[in-house]
Amino acid sequence: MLLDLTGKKILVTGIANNRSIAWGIAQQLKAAGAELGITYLPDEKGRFEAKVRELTAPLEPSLFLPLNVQDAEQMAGVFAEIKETWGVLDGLVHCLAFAGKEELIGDYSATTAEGFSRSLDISAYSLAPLCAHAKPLFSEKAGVITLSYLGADRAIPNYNVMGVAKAALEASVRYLAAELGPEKQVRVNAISAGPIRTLASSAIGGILEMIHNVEEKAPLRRTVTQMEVGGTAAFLLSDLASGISGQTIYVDAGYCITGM
Ligand code: IMJ
Repeated sequence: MLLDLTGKKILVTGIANNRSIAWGIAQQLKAAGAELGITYLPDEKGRFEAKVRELTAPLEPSLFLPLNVQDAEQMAGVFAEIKETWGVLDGLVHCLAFAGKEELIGDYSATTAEGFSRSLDISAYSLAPLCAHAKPLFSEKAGVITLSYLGADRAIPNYNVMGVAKAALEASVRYLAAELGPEKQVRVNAISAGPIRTLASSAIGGILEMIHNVEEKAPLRRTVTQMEVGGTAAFLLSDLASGISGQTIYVDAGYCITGM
């Protein structure tokens, strides 16, 4: 079986709690045999760190590191640790997004320059410097995964600046795929996940409405789970997907193909 990630060293970012899509991805990668490095968003009281450490302990990560992508020194530190501990990197999983709450409601035209910059910086730009740091460490046929959403392509109510960020992210995936493919066969892909109740979605007005809409209209008449997104991530990081790069793969129970 080619879907074997035994001994593959994969860094997973973006786990906040047991509803995180990154958590579903980490569990599937571990089940396929991967050796994990996990990053968490550091906060003053260390709450995230404690929570993510406890949650991920059963996956026995070989690396557990703080990473705020707006802190260049911290990002460099993560890759210095990877170099020292692993020497190589077989996979990078980017599940990071942020926009100010005020930007995720009402008119897109009300987006401030600062809000736009911060959202694009954290949610889209961050993938580029992560790949730049990972580039010298990537093994032959390594893989990069990021998470997107249909709001990159369609004007979804309240998604606003995040939709613009995801459009930039999907374009970044294509440019990074073009850059990283030639030398070491590194593949870069996005997974566009359907709506799931997570920390990143629970705070949002109209999310339940979106979920009900998917349950009524998606070909599978249901939403997807974090574990289903994780299964696709494991596939994309495996040799089974050796011919796929630069793509946005929809894991959305078929929702985006409907005309209903
Ligand atoms: C987010 C906003 C508006 C509509 C939305 C979403 N729909 C879905 C989401 C329909 C599914 C969730 N999503 C795909 C995201 O990418 C969420 C990103 C996000 C969420 C928050 C909430 C809390 C906060 N900042 C955020 N930044 C990004 O303060």
